Amino acid sequence: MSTSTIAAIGTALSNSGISIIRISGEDSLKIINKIFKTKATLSPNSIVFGKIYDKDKLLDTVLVSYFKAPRSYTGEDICEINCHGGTQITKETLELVLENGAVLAEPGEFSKRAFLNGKMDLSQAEAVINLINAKTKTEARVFSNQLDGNISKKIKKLREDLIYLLAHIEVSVDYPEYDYEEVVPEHVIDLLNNKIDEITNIIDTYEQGRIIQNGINVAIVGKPNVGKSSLLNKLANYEKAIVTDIPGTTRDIVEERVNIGDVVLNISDTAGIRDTEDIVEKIGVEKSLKKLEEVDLVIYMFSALDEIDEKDLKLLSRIENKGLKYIVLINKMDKVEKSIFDTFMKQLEQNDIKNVIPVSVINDEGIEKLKNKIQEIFNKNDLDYEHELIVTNARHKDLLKKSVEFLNQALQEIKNNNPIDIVSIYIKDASKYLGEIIGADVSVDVVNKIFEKFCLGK
Ligand SMILES: Nc1nc2c(ncn2[C@@H]2O[C@H](COP(=O)(O)OP(=O)(O)OP(=O)(O)O)[C@@H](O)[C@H]2O)c(=O)[nH]1
Ligand SMILES: [Mg+2]
Repeated sequence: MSTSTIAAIGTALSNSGISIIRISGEDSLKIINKIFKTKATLSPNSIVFGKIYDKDKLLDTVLVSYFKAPRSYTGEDICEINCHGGTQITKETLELVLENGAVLAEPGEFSKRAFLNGKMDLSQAEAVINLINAKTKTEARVFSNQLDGNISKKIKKLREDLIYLLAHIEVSVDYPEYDYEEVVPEHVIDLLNNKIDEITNIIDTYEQGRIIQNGINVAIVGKPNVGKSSLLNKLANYEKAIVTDIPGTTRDIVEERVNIGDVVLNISDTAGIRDTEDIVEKIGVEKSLKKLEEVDLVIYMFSALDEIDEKDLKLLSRIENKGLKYIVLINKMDKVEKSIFDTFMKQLEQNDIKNVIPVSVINDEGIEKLKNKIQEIFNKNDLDYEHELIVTNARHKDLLKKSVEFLNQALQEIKNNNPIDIVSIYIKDASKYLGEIIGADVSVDVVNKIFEKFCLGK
């Protein structure tokens, strides 16, 4: 297959120590030889010092490395020019490479070629872009493990087990006259149950994975004037939202991304919930109620100067009954005796409401407790990010779910005593969906969509 030789700047285009211009394809070395002069020999897997010339005009003194196909990132011949990291000189060097026969790479084209040439599978390629975009330590660890192939290995093993079972079934269907070990339905049922459990356990890590990658969506809700916007500002460390002592200050949802430890919170500060005739405020209140249902965590805030009423209890019970995660804060404790908190506690306990914390946002009291509580709630399942397989990608999760559906169908067929070759059709489908995770039998459209999200030069 003849493909063009591509080139792009592999580093960020800003003033820095060095910039790297990457060239991949069968003409890489030919292009380098036209523009690079060195006293050394540029042999495979080496890096040599020399000068880049545009005809007889000197552009820069550089280092050039050469990786010979197939032992390179893309599996093709690759040359990389390490030039000085100024934006002008970097652009000029790239232009020169393009004038001498390379075409500008599409975003993600180097990694796409690596996938198409079998240097990495699709789940590893997807990990590359996520590793580049990782913003927390946990995220980075999860994606370096995925890049190292922890998803690939698990999926390959699951597929092998299913393919072994299929082979076993097919032999006994096609050659019943031979004395092969007969397919025992109980054995197939056990194996299928086993695989369904294994895949379901992997799917269950997705919730944690989504939180690692996108953060925890949090809504601060409560009556007007209890201190919701003050809390947002405290957590964000700057005056993001307007705070006044006028009830009904916040009308629309105010959003802010905040890091606590290694956890990212996407906080929505909402309009105080109350009955109102004001049209704008009314829309705000409706938005607050809607937000409450969409988030991973609700912070329900009271002011210790107010009292709990039926409406609060009704909303809190709804949150509790729906199984939503929540924390209740009793704010403005600086204004009241401690016994007031006990009164709140008693009333909330009577209604089965848990996770209640006394705070004073103004005096910075109880805020550490709140942060610890959030971490405690979301680290409950104690996943070992450094080593365990965690699904972060919705595409992977959907394919895992599909494969479980088909394995369940297979299980049903065998339990209904239907012919074993029908069972095997469902197992084949399950195996096909697992394969798509690592890029086996995947369509060109899917591949293109995945690599479109990459940055230029990767
Ligand atoms: N004494 C005391 N006052 C506080 C505390 N937290 C906030 N306040 C004050 O309470 C008033 C309302 O604060 P906001 O943060 O605007 O309250 P809110 O819940 O966002 O109000 P709405 O946007 O109207 O729903 C302001 O005057 C704050 O300074 C606190 O811990 N103690
Ligand atoms: Mg507010």
